[in-house]
Amino acid sequence: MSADSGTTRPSPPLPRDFVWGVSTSSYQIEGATQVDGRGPSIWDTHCRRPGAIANGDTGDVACDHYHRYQDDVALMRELGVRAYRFSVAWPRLLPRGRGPVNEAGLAFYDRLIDALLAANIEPWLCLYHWDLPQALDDLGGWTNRDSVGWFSDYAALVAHRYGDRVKRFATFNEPSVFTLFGYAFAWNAPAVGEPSAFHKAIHHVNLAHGATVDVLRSLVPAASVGCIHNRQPCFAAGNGPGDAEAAAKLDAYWNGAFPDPQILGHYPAAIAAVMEPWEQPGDLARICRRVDWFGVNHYGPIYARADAGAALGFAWADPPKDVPRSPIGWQVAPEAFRDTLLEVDRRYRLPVFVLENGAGAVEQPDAKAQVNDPERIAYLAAYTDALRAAREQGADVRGYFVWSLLDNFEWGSGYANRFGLVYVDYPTQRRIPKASAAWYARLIAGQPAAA
Ligand code: IFM
Repeated sequence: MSADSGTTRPSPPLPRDFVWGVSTSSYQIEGATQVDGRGPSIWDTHCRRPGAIANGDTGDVACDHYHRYQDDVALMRELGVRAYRFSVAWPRLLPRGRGPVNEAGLAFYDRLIDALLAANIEPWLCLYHWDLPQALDDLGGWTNRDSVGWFSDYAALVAHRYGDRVKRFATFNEPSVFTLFGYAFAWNAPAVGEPSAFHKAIHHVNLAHGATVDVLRSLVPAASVGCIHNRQPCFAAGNGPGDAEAAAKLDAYWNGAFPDPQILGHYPAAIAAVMEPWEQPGDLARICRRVDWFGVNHYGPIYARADAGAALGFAWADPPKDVPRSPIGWQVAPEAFRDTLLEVDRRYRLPVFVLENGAGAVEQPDAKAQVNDPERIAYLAAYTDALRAAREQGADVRGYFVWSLLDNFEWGSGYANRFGLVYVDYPTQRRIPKASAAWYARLIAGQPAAA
């Protein structure tokens, strides 16, 4: 479909068991943050920090998915997706992160999972998409080594309750993002901004991953377990002294700090020394447990520049002015997606599932209450072409999930940036499938699922 996706002739059809899906996360869509016994999360706190979120937005109501999940499952059914990746809100099950269990919270995910199965949509359950219970952050959150036990106990609760119906489990979504942005840069919750806290958090999240893989395998027969990694090329923003080194450092933190120890059993060389003080004998063996697949989230390349004044010695930078960009300014580079899939396949030797890919925009319905989103369609077409090209070149890519089903709470941007296939009119909570939803449904329908 696009010349720069690397495809020069029609690609062979994808296999019948290729998984088409959509993804969301708890804090971004559920709302109902003070309903039925849910405890506060670090994002409830963060949203109340003056200036933290555009427009002072919060996830208090979001898409009200907690009450409207049946409508949202019906939307997925119309799309024809075979799978839905969602996350469980830890503070909904354990309001203080550990201790007393909240039955009403558990019951919500029972209802959601049952509705998905009734619609023939496979639930892909992610245990952590950033909404740490506030009570645990009060004890140091991921900087406290006890977080390993807190998390694996929570995972055991999830496994006991849903393991009869759910087989696909992700331990974490984008650990590189929530640790870097939350503990090093202080842009996201819990807004710490301290390198040693960042390094501790990386190591404890890795240990929590390893412990949880073991818990899931022991409690759920035929569990299929992985972790979802943000993965994109990191480039130097300029030619200044130290810029290339800055990009290499960002690459080590962003692309290597989690999958390398989890799958290859070591930290990337560029950060091995800073991780060492937090390691205890045997830790790397605890982290490196067998997983069944590699989850990739990919949007476009990212950039760094040297910054001697920054705690980590580098700063996040914008893409160059002359590259193609999405409506919210993110670089569009399908060839980088193709290369990323090939690189992940070769480095980690696991089946690959793309668990997030999509385009953000600032959009609204037209006079006929329709939302036309040609840029998103072009983006998705080019990126799914690039996926086919990667497969043709040998990458074992088995699924693709669009971020996101719905417009939702986009963290620091609040509700301004929309990533959904379905438009959400927040004041009325009306859902309007965009033109891209029809496009995606046609793409999936052209690829009949295995019987
Ligand atoms: O909305 C986020 C999601 O929570 C994590 N990955 C990137 C998406 C778009 O920014």
